[in-house]
Amino acid sequence: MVPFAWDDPFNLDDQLTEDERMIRDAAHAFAQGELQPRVIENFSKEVDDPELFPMMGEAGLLGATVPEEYGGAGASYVAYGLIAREIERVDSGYRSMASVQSSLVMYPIHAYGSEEQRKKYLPGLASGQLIGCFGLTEPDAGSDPGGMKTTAKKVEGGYVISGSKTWISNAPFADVFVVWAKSDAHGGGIRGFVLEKGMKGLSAPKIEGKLSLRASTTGMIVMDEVEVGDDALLPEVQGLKGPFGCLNRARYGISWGAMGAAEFCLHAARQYGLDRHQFGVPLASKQLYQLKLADMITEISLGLQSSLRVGRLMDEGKFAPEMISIVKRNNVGKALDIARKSRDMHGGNGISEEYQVIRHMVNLETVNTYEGTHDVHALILGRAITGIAAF
Ligand code: TGC
Ligand code: FAD
Repeated sequence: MVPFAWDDPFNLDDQLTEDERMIRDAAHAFAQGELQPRVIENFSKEVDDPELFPMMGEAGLLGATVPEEYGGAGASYVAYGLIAREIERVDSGYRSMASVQSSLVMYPIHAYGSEEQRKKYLPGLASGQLIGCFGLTEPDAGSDPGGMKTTAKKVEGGYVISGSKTWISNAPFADVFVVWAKSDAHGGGIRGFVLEKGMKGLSAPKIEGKLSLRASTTGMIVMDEVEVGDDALLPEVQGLKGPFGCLNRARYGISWGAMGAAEFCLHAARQYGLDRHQFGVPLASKQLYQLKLADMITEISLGLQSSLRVGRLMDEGKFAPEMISIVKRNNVGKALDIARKSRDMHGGNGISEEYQVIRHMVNLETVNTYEGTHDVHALILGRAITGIAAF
């Protein structure tokens, strides 16, 4: 028998490699040292923070799974998940900034791009000198990206791209735009293109007034006949499996990240219950309070263990996207429940920015919606179980 560690119930630490532990510890130090001191004000004032990208790049947190020759760390998917967990322990919006850059911009350029595209973009994206965004969602095509209206019209030497994307993380300050469009040269099939800031007809207005994920900047991508060369096309993928291949990675990272946010809320509720006295005793001495802590620790342990398993399978090339739907859907849903519970356990203080749990709670509402809503992942699983698509 070993002593029970309430903050690592299944000894996750022991299941990591030495490299993974080092990467996790570096991510933890960065998140606590650089992100935590700024998050309350940045969330409150909805501050744009593009200078975080070079800082994250220097800390080795961008494109961890991309090979070293392109500026990445050549690390495992488990290491990537551990980074997401540490960043989201501070704020889901900061994890969004990093996971869009790593999974939705660097991954497709590496997996689907030409050698020239890899060399041109990946080192700058890894260092954070370049900021990337990923345009799939449109005003009339959210859960159903196959219904997109953005088009790429073939012209001599290139394409003319027209359409608009909405709810795009990082877009207002992005340098590199990975955009998905229906291409007439490919029978109306979906193709990926890499656009650059400053192209004529390309703009990225900010979406103001979000009440969730306020530390992350979100915008639109408006493309008014943007002319690009043939070299802007991502040559190695066609169809929706292109963007979905990126989403697999980002959704997997979110499954870890959400557990980081949940862990913050558990730790905060535990400490609050030990410190706060009512009826002459600590709140933590009450059975109802302990029941909530027990429920939280149970869901976090199971969630982390599941993400670790999926990560190991990804590293072995043996994963199915439905596995990722299970962990994205479950872990975010459970994290949202945990954040709400923690908010409640803090009483009136729970609604104050100082205690931070309500920020996690409202952020997780977004995380439950983006990268496939909670219900869309249920339908992905329902299709796999029954063979019937119910979208
Ligand atoms: P469907 O017929 O299922 O599939 C079309 C083609 O795609 C392939 N495919 C996949 N490939 C790889 N990975 C996956 N997960 C895949 N899922 C499907 C499939 O095999 C097929 O290939 P082929 O070669 O036969 O053509 O497509 P559908 O149109 O019926 O899709 C249904 C549904 C609901 C599963 C899908 O549309 C969906 O997942 N909707 C949710 C949309 C979404 O997640 N959007 C996210 C936008 S990005 C974002 O939110 C970033 S947030 C910022 C942050 O991450 O922090
Ligand atoms: P809808 O698809 O309109 O869904 C509305 C409701 O209907 C949901 O409850 C949904 O579950 C339900 N629903 C939809 N279809 C069905 C069905 N068939 N059966 C039953 N119920 C259904 N997108 C990007 O491309 N890039 C980004 O960087 C990005 N960042 C984002 C950042 C933020 C802060 C937010 C909020 C969103 C971001 N998104 C991004 C968009 C995100 O992926 C979409 O919001 C999400 O996919 C849902 O699409 P929608 O908002 O159009 O909702």
